[in-house]
Amino acid sequence: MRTDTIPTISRHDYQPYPYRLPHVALEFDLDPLQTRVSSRLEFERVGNVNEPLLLNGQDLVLESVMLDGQTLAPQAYRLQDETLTLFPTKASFTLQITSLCKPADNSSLMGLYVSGDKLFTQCEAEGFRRITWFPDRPDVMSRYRVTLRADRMHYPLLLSNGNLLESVDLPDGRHQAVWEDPHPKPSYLFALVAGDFACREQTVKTHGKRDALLQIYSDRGSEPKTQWALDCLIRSLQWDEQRFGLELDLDRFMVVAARDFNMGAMENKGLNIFNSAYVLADKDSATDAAYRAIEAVIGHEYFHNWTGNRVTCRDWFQLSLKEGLTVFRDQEFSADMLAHDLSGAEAASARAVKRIDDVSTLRIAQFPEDAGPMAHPIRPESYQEIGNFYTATVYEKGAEVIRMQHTILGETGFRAGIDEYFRRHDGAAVTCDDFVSAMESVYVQRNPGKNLDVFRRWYSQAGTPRVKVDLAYDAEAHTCSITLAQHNEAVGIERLQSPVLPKPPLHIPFALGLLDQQGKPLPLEHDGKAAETVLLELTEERQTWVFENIAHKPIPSLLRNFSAPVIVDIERQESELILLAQHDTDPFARWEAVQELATRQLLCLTRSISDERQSDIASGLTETWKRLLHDPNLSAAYKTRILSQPTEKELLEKTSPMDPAAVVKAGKHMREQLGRALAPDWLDIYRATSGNDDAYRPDPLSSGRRSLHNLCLHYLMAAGHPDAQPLAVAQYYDATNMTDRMGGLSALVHFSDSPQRQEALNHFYEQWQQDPLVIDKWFALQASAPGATVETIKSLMLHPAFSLRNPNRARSLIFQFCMNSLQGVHTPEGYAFWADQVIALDQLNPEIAARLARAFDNWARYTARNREAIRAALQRIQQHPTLSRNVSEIVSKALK
Ligand code: 0A1
Ligand code: ZN
Repeated sequence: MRTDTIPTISRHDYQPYPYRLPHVALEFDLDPLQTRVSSRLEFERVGNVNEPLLLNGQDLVLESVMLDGQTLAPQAYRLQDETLTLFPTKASFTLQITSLCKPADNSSLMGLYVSGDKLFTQCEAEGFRRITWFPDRPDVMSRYRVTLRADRMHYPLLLSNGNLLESVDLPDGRHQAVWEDPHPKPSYLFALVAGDFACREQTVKTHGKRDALLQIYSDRGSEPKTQWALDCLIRSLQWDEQRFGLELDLDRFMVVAARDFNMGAMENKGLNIFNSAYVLADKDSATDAAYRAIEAVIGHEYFHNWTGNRVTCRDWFQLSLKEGLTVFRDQEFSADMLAHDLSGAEAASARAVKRIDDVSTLRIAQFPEDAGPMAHPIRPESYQEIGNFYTATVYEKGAEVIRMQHTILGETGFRAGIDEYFRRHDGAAVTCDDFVSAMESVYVQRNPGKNLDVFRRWYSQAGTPRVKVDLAYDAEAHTCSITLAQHNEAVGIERLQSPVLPKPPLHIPFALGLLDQQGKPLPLEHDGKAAETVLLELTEERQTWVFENIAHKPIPSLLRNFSAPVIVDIERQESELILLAQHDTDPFARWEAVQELATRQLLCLTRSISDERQSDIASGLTETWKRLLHDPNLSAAYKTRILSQPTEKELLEKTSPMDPAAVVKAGKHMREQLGRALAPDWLDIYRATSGNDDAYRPDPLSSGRRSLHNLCLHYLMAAGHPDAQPLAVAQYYDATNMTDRMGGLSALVHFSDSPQRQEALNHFYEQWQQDPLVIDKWFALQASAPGATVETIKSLMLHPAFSLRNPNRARSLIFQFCMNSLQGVHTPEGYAFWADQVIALDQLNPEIAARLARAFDNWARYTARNREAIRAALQRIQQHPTLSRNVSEIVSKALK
């Protein structure tokens, strides 16, 4: 499709649907080659005048249309490319439509598709229209009754949303199941699954003493790997009852694992469909990180049952209403699971580990997005293809915007706001503004005369604001003034407007602490209370706060717990950062100080590499690192975060122009130097953290220990320490769980070119070739290794286990290389390879292709050499004659 013919949909053009559709009955004659879908839709006019009735459909063959029992002649309706329009003359009527779709030909994995020998659906955002003609928009909510018929031998299990009403055998070797969902829902939450599955199940009592049957379905043979997912689901139910008072509203809740899936998982009502990567785990095949990811995704989809399904989005511009809120909820769930059984500083440190990981994700994925051609507010203003707006901005920044409301209102205030939100909107399709209004009803009670008008701008402003901090100390008056000034530069299409309009200030909750020169926290008076951390609410461009009774010039600890998604600018001495690194009582800000120290060093190295100068790392950094490594009060999980270098991608964002080659060299140099300078320490800690992993558990304590163990090994390998390689080899072969095994293997793959590297890779493949999720790791590791080149990737693509059609496999090899192998991809051949793959993937799966197409969104900020080569590659993609709407939108925005 050509860019100029793709319509742009604008938020302001929203019109309510002119009909209600309270009841939907669907009948499926399932067959992978050709499935017949018959629908019975009972419409009721909303207003008093007859309006055209518009239905969406895509890649369907229309067989018949009946209105109130009468077959319509083709002249009685208008059938266009992707719409079917009828012209009803009555206030209520029944439409019956029969159509065909072809699941086996559907490589987009949207709508009804085949994965292995099974059938699955994916309807969000606009996949239902590939199943049948329908008002495929989230504000049309209906009760569904679904009849599924299929061959009994190939599809012994037939699942859909809600409750099973009937299951009968039919005479011709087929069988039939009838499902009814008691809850009205939009079409994007519809699901069906057909095939042969193993099931693990458990019945639990809800808070209200109802029985709920929880089921995890997976490929036969993989049932030993579903216990963790079921445990996570049970904990999700309990957590949502305890923390939010939200109880499961179904008798049966099913999770089904699919091998081919575009995203992580999908919250279809009562029938969640998951990428198998977020369901299957056992100690031999899954790493600690995979266990945690499963917990997060199981939680996320379960929490959608209220935030997304009971209250849904009025239109797709409101996507962050459900996604931002649900990401916030899953982040809190994971943090609570990490801090379980802990209290005080230990609990705070455990929660900080999760916060650090989430903020790192935000900075790596969302900050660049917010500075590039795809920059958009968390509630976008327009789109060409909604599939392109399942972004880090809508999800991760959206969660930060919810978190700020939590920070401003506090836990009890936020809970009161959530209660009010459900009281007002349960069962409805609403907007982001409705959510803020519910929160505001609590805010105004507690802050008479104030409101959230300024806060609402977070929903309409793109870009990462910068907050400049100035500290002025008055030695005579013993006062310390803190001035915060905010600025949010024009980004994305805003820059193309003339004149470029300045953006009004935002409501920024800014958590601050002050330390004395010895690093002791100072009690601060604010809003009539004394506390170690105060929350400054910046609502104007510039504001000053004065703190009294401060005996000496203090050291500020800024944006504690990352209280707002902003960039802080402050001029400060390295000695202040070193003090914060040792003493800050806020574990997030402490980590941040160490990261800032390391970033400064890395940027300095990058510059010296660009100027071809030799440079060593400062002793202050190694000493700080050493002290932290031996600090008995820090948990292993926290130490792993605080002693990890900032990633290449974070650093790249901070270079101008962006110079991938220099960034890679600087990172390597620093790792080597830190490895060498602290070699005896890494070795000691490596030994001290080897555990008896016969009794493997993915609990926070032991997984923290394993992460530190692996970090030590990496530094030792980077340093070329003589003991490192034998340790890595031994760790790889002797491991009794996948975390240790991967730690050993990745140390070899990343840092060694000895024959043992290839031997271990071969051994790994031999051992695990039957397990696709493990083989994904095998591909990913090689694709992201520093030495990976286009040739490496092309030869791996010829491996019999590679397929472009399976999203997990494409992600593990192609995406890993294009997005994470800075050294390999930032070459003329790398860019050409990337363009070829975007084009090839686009013919199969536009959603996945469009994600790959975003690899170099920020191409205009690279050094001239890289810039020109990327532009040429982008132009080549754009000129391809059969580009999808998805990829077309991405490349045309990148080239504007
Ligand atoms: N709502 C899901 C995300 C999702 C979106 C689109 C999909 O298909 C293209 C699949 C899943 C979630 O937030 O988990
Ligand atoms: Zn979600």
